[in-house]
Amino acid sequence: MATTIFVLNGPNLNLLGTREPEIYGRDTLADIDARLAARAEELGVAVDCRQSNHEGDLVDWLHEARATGAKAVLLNAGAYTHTSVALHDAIKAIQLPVIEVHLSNPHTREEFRHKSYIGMAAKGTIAGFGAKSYLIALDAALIL
Ligand code: CA2
Repeated sequence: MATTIFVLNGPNLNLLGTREPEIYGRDTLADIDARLAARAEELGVAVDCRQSNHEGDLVDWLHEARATGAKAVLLNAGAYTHTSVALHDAIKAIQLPVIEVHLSNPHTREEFRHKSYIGMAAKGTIAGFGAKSYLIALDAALIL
């Protein structure tokens, strides 16, 4: 069975490429997913890319990653990064490497973005490289 990496995106990331390009870039989430799929193919692995605006979907998908034997999860939880104890607990519960991903660098932005419930449970964080953050995180997942 192919090695699978789950790529989970949280609220509003479906709007990527349509607003605030100065912060988040001009790529759409579909562009990012396509680039990840191409890189994964080169590396001989599979990516399963999903997005939801609902916190519970992200919790369920973290559980599913564990249940289906995924190797790792790349997680951009969007604004839930800064609020979600439920996602923090799910990351701890699944005992899989979860790599926190951000397009922007939250530490250079508003104070309320400086705290990450995801980062406190994740294996590591890649932030601030725009769409490339996801590709760097995919490479990182495969050296684990
Ligand atoms: O930099 C990131 O990847 C973030 O996770 C993006 C979140 C933000 O709340 C985090 O602090 C950092 C916001 C995602 C919203 O995406 C939009 C895309 C296009 C237009 C408006 C919002």
